[in-house]
Amino acid sequence: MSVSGRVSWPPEAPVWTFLWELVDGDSEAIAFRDVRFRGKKVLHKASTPMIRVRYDSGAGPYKDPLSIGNMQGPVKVYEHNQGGFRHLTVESYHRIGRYHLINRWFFRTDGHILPQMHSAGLQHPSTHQHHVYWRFDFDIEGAANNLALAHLHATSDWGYGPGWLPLRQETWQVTASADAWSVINKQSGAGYVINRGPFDRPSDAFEPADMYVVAYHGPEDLKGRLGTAHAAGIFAHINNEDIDGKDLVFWYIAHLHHHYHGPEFEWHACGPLLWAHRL
Ligand SMILES: [Cu+2]
Repeated sequence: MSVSGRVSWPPEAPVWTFLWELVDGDSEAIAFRDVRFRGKKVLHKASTPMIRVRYDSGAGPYKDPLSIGNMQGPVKVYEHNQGGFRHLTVESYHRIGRYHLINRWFFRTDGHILPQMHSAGLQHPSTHQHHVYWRFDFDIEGAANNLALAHLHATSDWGYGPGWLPLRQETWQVTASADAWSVINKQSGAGYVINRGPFDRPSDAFEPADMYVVAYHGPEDLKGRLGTAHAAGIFAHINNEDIDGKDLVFWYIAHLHHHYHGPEFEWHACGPLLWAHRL
């Protein structure tokens, strides 16, 4: 089973065009395909293939897939205004055990993309950490000639502005070493700057990475088959392959620390900020 829709928005003068779909079997939550901003390709696909949860009590860990099977109601696509900007929102609402999850994506008229995972409810009365994995298969102005960069706490200039270090090989990083990342087209310099979201906490031993960047290989797109409750399995795709000027995939991981302080129903949000740059 699958649900899908084609978006061209705003209708009177479209800046965003893409296909969204949610496909059962190895579900990767809502997947956005062939995403174009002002006619320029920016993403081949963006999706959320995995959420892993670790409980301090020792229950679990769990791997929570977002699928049509646990979705409540249809995928909603609607416009709203916030902070003086028009957004197109695409979201789905899921129930897993006692958990409530909202997978919500904002597409702003100026090119910003804000994916957010909201969760509420308690599966076990215990402090726990959610790790949410977003997979961004960037194709900035096409698959070729893309480059990932990390913004280091440094003033050195490697040719892309102070502190911006080109990542020439597959790698993973934590926020302690870089406070932002970027994926650009090498020729035009256009692309996205990726910042950690305001609620995204530090990584831990259960998921040490804040990001991974790997070369694109079709067979490595495992969708919901990726990883287990115990390990994300993305390290297996990192083997020092050259990614300078290649087709690459950027993984962003949000760590949501949920402190148990008695029965409650509070919504918690996490997710990165993707800022359009020269697009
Ligand atoms: Cu929680």
